[in-house]
Amino acid sequence: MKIDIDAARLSEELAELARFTHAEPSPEGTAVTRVVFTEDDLRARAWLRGLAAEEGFAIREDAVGNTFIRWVGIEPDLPAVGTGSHIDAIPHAGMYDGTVGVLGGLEAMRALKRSGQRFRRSIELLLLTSEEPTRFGIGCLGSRLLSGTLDPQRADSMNDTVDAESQGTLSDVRNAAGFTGDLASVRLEPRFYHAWLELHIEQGALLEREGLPIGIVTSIAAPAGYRFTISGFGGHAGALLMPDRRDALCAASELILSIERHALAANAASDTSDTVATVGTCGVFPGAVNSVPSRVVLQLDIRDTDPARRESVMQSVRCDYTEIAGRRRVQIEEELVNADAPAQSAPHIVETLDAVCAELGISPKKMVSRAYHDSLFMARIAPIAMIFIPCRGGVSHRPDEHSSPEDIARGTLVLAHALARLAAE
Ligand code: HGY
Ligand code: MN
Ligand code: MN
Ligand code: MN
Repeated sequence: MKIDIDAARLSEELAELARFTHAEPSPEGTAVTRVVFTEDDLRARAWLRGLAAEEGFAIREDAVGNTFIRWVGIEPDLPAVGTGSHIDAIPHAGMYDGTVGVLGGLEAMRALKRSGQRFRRSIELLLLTSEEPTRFGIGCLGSRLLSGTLDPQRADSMNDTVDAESQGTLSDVRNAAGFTGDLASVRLEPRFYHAWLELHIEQGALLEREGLPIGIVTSIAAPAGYRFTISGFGGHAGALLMPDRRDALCAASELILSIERHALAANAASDTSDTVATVGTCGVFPGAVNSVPSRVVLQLDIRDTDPARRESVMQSVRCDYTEIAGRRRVQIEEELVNADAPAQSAPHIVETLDAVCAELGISPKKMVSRAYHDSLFMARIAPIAMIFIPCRGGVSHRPDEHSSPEDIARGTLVLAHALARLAAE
């Protein structure tokens, strides 16, 4: 089947979407910040709905703002084939993470429509809400709720960490954004989709290093998130003498290095790089140069292809921080944010992608995704796989994140062919 991807239009639309941002221009390139439910996010969503409406696709939004753009098939009651990703971007990020899957998915649907083909199954593009953990502290909020892996009440009570003064929660923020339904209504039944595919930049350097244009994701590593609150005893930076101190930031520093040490030890023991751990935020209270820190809040992101190994690293860290807390006379509280299982791609969907790549003369690389994606949760309710395209230097979550128009168009073409095969089943 002849399918033509309009690469120029897709590039223009990605550039247009990148302009919905509240990041300052940066020397490294087009910095994008588009936090969920901010003005920029809502304007970007409206713009995308406009593009979909131009094509006559059916559009609906659920109570958390997941947006469903459906090209109805010949047999509309059959489970549809789903594809999609996210458009929210962490602060000072790039313009391709997530957006390639949303705009690439839209272009794949438009290209199939232009080919004159009609399919048994509907094809549905999803814009999934809040894939990034920026605002509510947990990633994949929309796909967790869709797949029933996050309790709606717990979700609605999650604090808005971006506009902290407002003391708002997800419920307040989503209602203010116009999404007022009951979160429990978001959940989709298993097998709602016949198949699910997500096109995404690799966010690593393997494809580029091996000179391969397409990756087929066979599994997605298991992410977990923890919040640590270290409480000491503050005081005057001049008058409080060293022996009398219970410095929360010094204790937090030892905890951070313990986390790094145990992640490195796990990799040495397994002779892999499959364990990764990052303390990405560190809130210091009161945060004055001449005041001994009395409280510190850390957020830990730890991932592994093997959840049991991830847990054993956490056990080692717990032993360490119990010793640190005793020696430094501070309190260290651990709060679990999420601890998710890994996801496996469905063999049939992987075979479909293999067949498409063979048809197009592309040699794909089978690979693990170490970044998490909405597909990690869509895998709970549908057979999934992901298509990766190279990104320059493996850079992502930075303004200099880049994928070439050719790679994006090629990934979109593979997606379009795979959607066509699956929608004809
Ligand atoms: O962090 C992640 O893996 C995703 O890109 N939010
Ligand atoms: Mn991301
Ligand atoms: Mn992403
Ligand atoms: Mn992701």
